[in-house]
Amino acid sequence: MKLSHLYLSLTALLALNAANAQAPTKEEKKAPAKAAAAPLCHDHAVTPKGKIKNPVFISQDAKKKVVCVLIIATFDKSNYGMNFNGLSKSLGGYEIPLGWKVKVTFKNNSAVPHSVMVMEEELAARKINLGDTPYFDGATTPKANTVGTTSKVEKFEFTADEEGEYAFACGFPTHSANGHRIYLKIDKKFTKAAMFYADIENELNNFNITEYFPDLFYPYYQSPPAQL
Ligand SMILES: [Cu+2]
Repeated sequence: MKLSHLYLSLTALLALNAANAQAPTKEEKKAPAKAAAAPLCHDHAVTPKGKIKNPVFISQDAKKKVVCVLIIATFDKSNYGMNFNGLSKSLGGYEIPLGWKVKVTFKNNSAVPHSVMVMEEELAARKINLGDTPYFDGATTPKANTVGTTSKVEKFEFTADEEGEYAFACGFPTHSANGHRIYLKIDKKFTKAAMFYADIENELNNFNITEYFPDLFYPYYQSPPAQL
C-alpha cells in the first residue's frame, strides 16, 4: 500500500469516527442511568460451588490504596492444573505499589487441594516445602502447606509494606517449585496496581512492525530481491 493511500484510509477512518460520535439518539437518552459501580472487592460471581462467571482478577481504589485480587487455582488445564488464573511459573502476575493494602479472594476450582501464600519468588521457585509462614503477616490461606483448600472460598489481606519480587505460591509441598505460583512485584514506582502477562509483554517489546506489515514497509527499507 502506498503511503498516500494509507493517509487517505486514515482520514476516512477519522471522519467515520467523528460521525459515530454524534449526539445520542432518543433511545440512548431514555436509557436509565447506569447503576452505580459495584463496591470494591464485590465478588458475588465467585461462590464455593458452581461456575465462575466473568471473574474479576483485579480491582482497585488508588485513593484508598487498596487492591483486590482474585486468585483461582486450577483456573484451566495449563501446567497440569497447577496454575492460578491460568498462569504458572511466575510468567505473569500482579504489580502492586508499595504500601497498599492487598485483599485476596482465593478459590480452588479443583477437587485436588491447593492453597496460596505470599513468598519470595526466589524461594518459591526452588523450595520443596515452603513452610507455613508467609512473607507478609496474614498473607496466606489457612494451613497452606498441609490441608489446603478444596471447594471453599478463602479470604485474607495483608499490607505490601516492602519492595521486592514475590510470588503468590501454592503452599502444598512441591507445587510451587513445579510452577504453581504467579509473580507479585511490589515497587514504590508503581502508581496503581496491574496484572501483567510475560508472554504478551515479550510480544510487545519485540514487536517489529515491518514483520507484521511487510507489504507496507518492504519497499522502503529493503532493496528488491536480485533478478535472476
Ligand atoms: Cu497447588
